[in-house]
Amino acid sequence: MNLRSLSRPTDRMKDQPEKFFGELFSFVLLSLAFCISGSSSHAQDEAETQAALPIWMLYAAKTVADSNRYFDPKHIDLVIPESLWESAFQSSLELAIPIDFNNDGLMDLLIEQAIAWNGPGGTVPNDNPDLYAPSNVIRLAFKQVETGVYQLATQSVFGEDMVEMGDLSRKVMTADVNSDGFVDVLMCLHREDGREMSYDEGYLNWSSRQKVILSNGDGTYRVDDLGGDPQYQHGCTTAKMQDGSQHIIYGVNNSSSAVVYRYQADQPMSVGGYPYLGGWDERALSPESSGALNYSKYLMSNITQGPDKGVRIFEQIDSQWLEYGTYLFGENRGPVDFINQWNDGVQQQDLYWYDGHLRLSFAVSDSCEIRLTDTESVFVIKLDSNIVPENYVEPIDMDSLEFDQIYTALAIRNGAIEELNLFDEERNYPMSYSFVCGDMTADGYGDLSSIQAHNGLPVSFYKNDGNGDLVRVDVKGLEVVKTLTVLESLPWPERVWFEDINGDGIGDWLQASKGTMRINFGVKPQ
Ligand SMILES: [Ca+2]
Ligand SMILES: [Ca+2]
Ligand SMILES: [Ca+2]
Ligand SMILES: [Ca+2]
Repeated sequence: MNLRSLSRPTDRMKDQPEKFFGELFSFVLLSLAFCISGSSSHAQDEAETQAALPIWMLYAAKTVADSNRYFDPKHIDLVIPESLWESAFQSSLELAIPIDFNNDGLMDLLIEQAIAWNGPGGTVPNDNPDLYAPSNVIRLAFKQVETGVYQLATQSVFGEDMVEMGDLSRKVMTADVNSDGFVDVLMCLHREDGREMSYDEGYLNWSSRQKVILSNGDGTYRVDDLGGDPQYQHGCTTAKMQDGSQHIIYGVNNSSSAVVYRYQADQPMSVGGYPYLGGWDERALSPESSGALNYSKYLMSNITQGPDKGVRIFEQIDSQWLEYGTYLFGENRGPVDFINQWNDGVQQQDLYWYDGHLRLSFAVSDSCEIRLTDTESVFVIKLDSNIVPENYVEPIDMDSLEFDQIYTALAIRNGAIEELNLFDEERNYPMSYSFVCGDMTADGYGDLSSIQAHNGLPVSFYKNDGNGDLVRVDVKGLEVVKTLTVLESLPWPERVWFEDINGDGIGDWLQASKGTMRINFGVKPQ
């Protein structure tokens, strides 16, 4: 695995986060209190966009010219003032998780904000005596008090001003893990934020404790530690079992069995007897249809050991996972020598042939699932690699290779695992590094969109046509994505994505840039 490419360490990190953490948080709260109003576009936009035309003006002009609009020009901004960026120069909105905290039918929001990617790791020695100290990641709760109006509600939901559970989330999923009727949040926590790494000694301590954000059953929530040893958690998943329980599953690469929990009488209990799961990407598939099955029929796990690249799929039978089969991608051409900037000397890695190219660092890197039709859900798989020219000379300079991402899908049909060609246009409209699965058109079928860095490329949106295919469509408004604030020296992690935030079944356009997230609410296309 090319872990380095995911960690984005930077030599620009220099301050210890503790220096400004308290001060920053008070500004965050102050700012959010004033900025979360649900009001229409406001004068602050102009200052935020600085030299560029304010995004709402671009949008307003477009909507006047184009009656077939997709977005309501009303939007809301969550803002951390620019004055703090000098300290929190890597501040970024990581995740916006729709969740109805109080079951009032109005979808609320849990926000994960990294206020600094910083720490004793990076280019300075690791001098933190507490290897499992919380990181500078905060979670904030917002309640939707009326349609399109959000209020900061962390205190009323969590009993504290911000939720500190440590570590960033690699993946997030919601499920009612304690069966109280309130949805809970599972976060696959990881520490690839530079805090615990020592470049001299390799990658140290990327392990995190297993934690969930758990309902107390009265609309308030708490952070629950599931109790196990810290682990490297690139992936985790939940699965609905035939016995009615909800399993919380962590694959462990160097263990013969996955680490699994279930809630019983509101207490997390260990579940034994699980098969080996690779730990990089696990995902349990929803039932085939909401009426036919009420449990997760299939569990997918990335193959992380051995010469093969692919996934292993298990089928649930009597609340046990039995191996169903494997699906392999590419042809292994054997080891080649390579060099890269992160390692001294020549390394070796297997070279693969897949989709018309030779590839290094070839791996299943991520997945999601979508309901394709009334009767079928499928796994969407992302494959990462570096493309190697066919006339390569060893040692191959890894840093000079083009990074490539391929999206594909796997279905279980007629007793076999079948690869589907759902993303015909993806080669011409690359989806970048991450993606979101979910119904964004209010028709009950799953769609797919990309999370896009502000690199000038449009956000990709694949709409489910209801007949078993995904069709790439232009979503009006997404073509004019601009950074909310221009900071040329730090092009990452400014980004935009498309996700249904307010739970009306229609995708909303999110723009995140440094300390700001703008939510542009989608409206039903005319
Ligand atoms: Ca609510
Ligand atoms: Ca619950
Ligand atoms: Ca849909
Ligand atoms: Ca929406």
